[in-house]
Amino acid sequence: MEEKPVDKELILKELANFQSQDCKYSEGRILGSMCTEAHPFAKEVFCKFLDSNLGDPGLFKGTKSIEDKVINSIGKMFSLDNAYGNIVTGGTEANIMAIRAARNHAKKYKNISNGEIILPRSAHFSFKKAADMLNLKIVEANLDDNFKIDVNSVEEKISDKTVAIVGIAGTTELGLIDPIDKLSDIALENNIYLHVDAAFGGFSIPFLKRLGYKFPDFDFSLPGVCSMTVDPHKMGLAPIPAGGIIFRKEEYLDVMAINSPYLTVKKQSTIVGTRLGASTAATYAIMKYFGKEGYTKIARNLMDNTIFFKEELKKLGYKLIVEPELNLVSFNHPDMDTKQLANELESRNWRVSTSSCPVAIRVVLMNHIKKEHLKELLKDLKEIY
Ligand code: 0PR
Repeated sequence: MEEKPVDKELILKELANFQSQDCKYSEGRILGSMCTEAHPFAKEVFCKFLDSNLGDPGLFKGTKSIEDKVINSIGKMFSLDNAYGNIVTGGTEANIMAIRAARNHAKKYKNISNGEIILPRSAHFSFKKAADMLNLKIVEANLDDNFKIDVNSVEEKISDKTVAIVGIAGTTELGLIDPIDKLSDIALENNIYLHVDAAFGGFSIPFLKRLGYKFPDFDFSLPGVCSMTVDPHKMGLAPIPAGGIIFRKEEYLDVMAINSPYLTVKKQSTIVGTRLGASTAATYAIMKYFGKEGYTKIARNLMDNTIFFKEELKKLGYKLIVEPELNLVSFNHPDMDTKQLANELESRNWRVSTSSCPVAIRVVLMNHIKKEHLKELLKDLKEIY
């Protein structure tokens, strides 16, 4: 730190210089991000709540009421009338909370220690962090030929140490939805906690359903589902950091509550203590502002772009890994190595993401990728071909 205060203008100039090195969503070149530019109204609301601290809700009663309302309204999107949970920093924290609830619940009611969690190979790496922190063993369930969790493999891997099963509604690498309905049956039969990671798909699947897209049930309408991760800062267009964790019952929060004697509220279940209320207020505002109608329009537009892009790719001769279920297209060149294709695209100034299982180029069709960007991308892909 400098000894003497520095002039504001100088500081801003220096920061602008750093910021100019960042990629901008608006240029339409970021192909592999599940985040996008937040809506200006959400940003405006965010700035108004920068001092609010949901870690001490007795001091910020108003902002706490906003969190309760937003959790309730996300719960209703997923067929749950009385939802419990929090707006947290993102999908990672939401998944860690879910697994912590499952572990503590199994410890309390089934006396399981050194537990195991069963999840598909396609699960996000946040579960590895959760398992590491919570001292749990990951038991990987196989994928079927369509890269979805193989439910027979899940059944085979259940043991008396299993504390949770995880299914994904919108996988990170391929955007696929696991057969959550079947996982729910298995979870109920075996009395095991089921968590659904809909961090990515949560803000699109319900709206695509309204448009007539057919998906098997994946939410709290299935009695086996205990919790869901749904991220406003992905398809919800809320500013980062906004992840959502929704629990079916309050007892899942209670089993991880820690005493917080000198705070206005005597128990805390979140991982984070001092926590920003701004993203919660911004999420509330943007959900009201769009409404179901607004999100349905966005979902339709993104799926239109997805279909346009995958059809044009096929015409050019590229190979799709799977038919997309959500707004994510994954593909390869029939002969060229994925790494080489990625390099070719990078050299043409595209910010590319490569998936690992299977190895492929993945394009997440977020709001910042417009038709004109896709046309430019296809022009380059034609040239590379
Ligand atoms: N669950 C799923 C299904 C996810 O796809 C992700 C993140 C998470 C959980 C974790 O969410 P947070 O990153 O909010 O903690 N999926 C993207 C990924 O890891 C996140 C991302 C976003 C990556 C923007 C890059 C990027 O530019 O690929």
